[in-house]
Amino acid sequence: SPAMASKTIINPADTTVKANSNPIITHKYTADPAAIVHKDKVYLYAGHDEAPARREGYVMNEWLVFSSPDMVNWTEHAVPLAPKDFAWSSGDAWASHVVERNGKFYWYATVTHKDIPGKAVGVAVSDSPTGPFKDARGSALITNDMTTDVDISWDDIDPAVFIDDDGQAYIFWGNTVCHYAKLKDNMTELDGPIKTIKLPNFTEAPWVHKHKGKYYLSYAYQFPEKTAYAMSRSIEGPWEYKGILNELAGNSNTNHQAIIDFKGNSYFIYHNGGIQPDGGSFRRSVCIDRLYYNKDGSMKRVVMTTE
Ligand code: FUB
Repeated sequence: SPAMASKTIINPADTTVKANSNPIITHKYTADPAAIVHKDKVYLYAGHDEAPARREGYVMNEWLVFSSPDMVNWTEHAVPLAPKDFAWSSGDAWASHVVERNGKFYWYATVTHKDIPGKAVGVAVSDSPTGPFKDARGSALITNDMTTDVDISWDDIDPAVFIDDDGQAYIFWGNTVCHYAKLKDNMTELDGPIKTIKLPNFTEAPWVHKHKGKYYLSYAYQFPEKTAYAMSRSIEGPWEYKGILNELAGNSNTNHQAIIDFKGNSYFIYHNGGIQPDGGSFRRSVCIDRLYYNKDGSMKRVVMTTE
């Protein structure tokens, strides 16, 4: 059957795993979630944490994609993208983000550049949310030498793309300093200058979304990382800091959030190091909890649930 074309998870008799509790994926370590809604399904993208137990340091050689019609039953699809699909990269499947535009799916992904020292952001494209994805440029979209305000090799990471109601696309990214730039309609070239947003204790992992006419920029705050957010009336700011959205999530020094609306509910998707006995900062697991807004548009602090 067509459903069997997808790779089986956990129970070989099914193509799906049921997840009524966190973490939602337990047969693999998954980190840095991004998600989109397409044709009544959620597509969840994550990096695959493959570091051996008790070993410090990221081992991330591919990204994964899961889909769900109901946020409970998750189907894992064949590996859609890996750093080796970017010929100019030497590896490291760090945080990424997928967006849909005009029937195509664009995947913005952090990897290590093999010639320009440091991390870089590439973009891959597919006709399907589950891939396969192909390098859309043949070169990096963002490289470590394009911003010089932070002297670390991983300051140009963690892309998040937002398409406003007027069709203009923006890419946000960064570690220590949050940057953004317009994207051209082709989604594969920056358009205009790279700008900076001042946010208290910005570490990394920006995510921009719009809800009832207001703009939200959430991000990883301090280190170890909580999630904080700011709000604005315009995508160009000014951004007003609104405080902590999610506290430290158990057993992981990083966090990385995605925020979506699906079938009438809002969801906060993140990771923790919650799988025992070996989960931790380099063996993380994607979790999902409900997100609620206050009447004034601010977001209520997330209540993290585990089994
Ligand atoms: O997973 C590798 C890096 O750790 C990501 O790019 C950051 O957001 C942090 O989660």
